[in-house]
Amino acid sequence: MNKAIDPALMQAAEATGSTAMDAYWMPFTANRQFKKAPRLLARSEGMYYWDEHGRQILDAVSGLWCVNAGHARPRIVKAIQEQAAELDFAPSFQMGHPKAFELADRVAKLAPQGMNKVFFTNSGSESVETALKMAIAYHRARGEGSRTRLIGRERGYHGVNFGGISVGGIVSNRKMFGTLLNGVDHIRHTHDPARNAFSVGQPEHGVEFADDLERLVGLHDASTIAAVIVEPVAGSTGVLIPPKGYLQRLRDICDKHGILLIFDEVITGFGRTGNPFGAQTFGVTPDLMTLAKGITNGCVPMGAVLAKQKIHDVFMSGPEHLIEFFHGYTYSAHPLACAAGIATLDTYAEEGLLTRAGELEGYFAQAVHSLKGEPNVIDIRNIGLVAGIELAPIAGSPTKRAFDIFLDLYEKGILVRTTGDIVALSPSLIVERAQIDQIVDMLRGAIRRAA
Ligand code: PXG
Ligand code: PLP
Repeated sequence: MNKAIDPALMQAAEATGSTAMDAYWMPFTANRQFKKAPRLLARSEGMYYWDEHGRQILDAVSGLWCVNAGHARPRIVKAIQEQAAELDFAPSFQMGHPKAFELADRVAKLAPQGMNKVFFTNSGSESVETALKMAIAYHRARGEGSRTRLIGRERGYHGVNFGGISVGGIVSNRKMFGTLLNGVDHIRHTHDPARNAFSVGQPEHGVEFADDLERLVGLHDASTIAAVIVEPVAGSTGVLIPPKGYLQRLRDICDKHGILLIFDEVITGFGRTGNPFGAQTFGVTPDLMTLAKGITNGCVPMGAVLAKQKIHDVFMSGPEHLIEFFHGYTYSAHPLACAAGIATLDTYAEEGLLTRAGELEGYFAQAVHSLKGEPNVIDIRNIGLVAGIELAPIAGSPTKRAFDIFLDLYEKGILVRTTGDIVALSPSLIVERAQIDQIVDMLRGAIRRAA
């Protein structure tokens, strides 16, 4: 029987006058609200969680967009257990272990052609910092040290570290934290509900939003710009799908001006859009790609940056005994993460999961777009196995309608994510059609109750 809080801990907490939940300052959480009515998960398997009372919850968001093969997959569990017993830790600097090389090779084989160098990190946020530093150092190493400027996009999410929030475009993640990195600018976002509301898949209108990059080149001059970073599909801000032709145009403008293009594929990576990576779904190859989440099926923290050979090679020019890139983390390529990563890629391959979102896309699209016409639904966006359902905010209380729906659905046994007044669905790639129906039916009920 799973108990939420150990009674001994409860007693100790009472003795010190604190409560058992006091110490943990929770990330991206309404802490006071949560602690009054905690939502504690105790167990997971396949498409489901069970809470501390044994209640089953259908996971419609792959944990936090990461458990792409579903929960507690035996092959991955076993790999982690065995690895912990065999080699718990190996220093990552000037040392290695075989599984790090094996996983890098496996990831590179899934990637778009030419993206064959893999640098490991421990999260999406660290991957972003790594990619931004690589971009600036790359230009310097090839003799264009004036290219230091980084360009992000409005509404972009690139994790929470200083580089990531600087190029990011989510106001609440930025406004409390001072002046951020200097030398950063942003192109406009691609959301255009007047023309594109309720688009199924990629919107028709908005290729020209990419031209905003030309505006920034005009303002700053290309010789000062190192890189542009965008999510192929903006996830965290509420699932914004790139308009047709948009990413290709960004690519073309970057090529014209010698600017590196970074795709942040922390969410779109590992099958979310119907191919291993969004780059393949949209037919556009970046220079650097940031990954995390699905690389280990969320089981052990891990991230990675994929780089084109030509970027890597620029670093490999000095004397051979010198470190080429002064960057890395204690836990880069951690043995447990590498073991989990290899077992995860085996699971994806065995079950054809990295293309399954493509097979289910039509069914999923039809299901989520059936919510059109429900009260307050003002837009529905989808691609692969990800969707955003946008609701009209309650006057004077933005975000409340979606948050109420989140709480209502959790009560009823469905876990979704909300951001602003948008409900995001991102089920594991093992989801069955009947489960898609169940998620959408339950969401329909919650939307009606929140009207
Ligand atoms: N880039 C992108 C595109 C992401 O989506 C990160 C970087 C940062 O990854 P880490 O591992 O440092 O969290 C992310 C993470 C949500 C949500 O529901 C989205 C993320 C994380 C948690 C919640 O919007 N994206
Ligand atoms: N802070 C201190 C004092 C450290 O010694 C280190 C690493 O050695 C770090 C931060 C960075 O930690 P990590 O390598 O886990 O990112």
